[in-house]
Amino acid sequence: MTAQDLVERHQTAWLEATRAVFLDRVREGTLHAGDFDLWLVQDHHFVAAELRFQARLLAVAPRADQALLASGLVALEAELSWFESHIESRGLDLDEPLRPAAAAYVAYLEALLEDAYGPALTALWTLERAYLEAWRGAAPAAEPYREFVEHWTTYEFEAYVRDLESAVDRAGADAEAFLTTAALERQFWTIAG
Ligand code: MP5
Repeated sequence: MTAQDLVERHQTAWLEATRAVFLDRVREGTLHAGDFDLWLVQDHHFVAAELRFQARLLAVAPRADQALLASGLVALEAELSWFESHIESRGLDLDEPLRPAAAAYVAYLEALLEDAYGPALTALWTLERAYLEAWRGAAPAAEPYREFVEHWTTYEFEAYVRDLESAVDRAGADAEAFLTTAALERQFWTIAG
């Protein structure tokens, strides 16, 4: 089964992972700044955990996937710095603990590293594609969120997600990892808003 087959076979799970009230409010510009800030700090924590996850995934990746995962890792570290600069300029508290939906997601990524490469790679592709589609659905977004949505919907990000999809097809797409990751994405969008 290909990665694309998973999206087509599980349309409800996919729609729930990529649409949310939070995203509607970003698109309309009606989301309260405090809700966005809360979500931003939680997503920072997620990206920090994702960086560690991806580093460990790179360590067990087949030769053919090393360049892709290494370039993704460099981009993810830059993304973490980008989050930190926004969090600092908005005067937010980075010590804020993980909310349950974020903590469950991070725990799942850690658990996946005990499993085979295919499911972990499927989860990485799923979370990146879900994030891209979720933000595309909120584009172009009203102010003051436009700059954020532009940042999360670039052509480079789209190309990266496509390359991950080819890697998943080579490794074997894992339905369970796809569905669990989709459910965790859905929960993450309910953290705020
Ligand atoms: C991503 C994210 C993708 N930042 N947050 C969630 C809840 N899911 C997916 O992150 P990135 O930074 O594009 O790798």
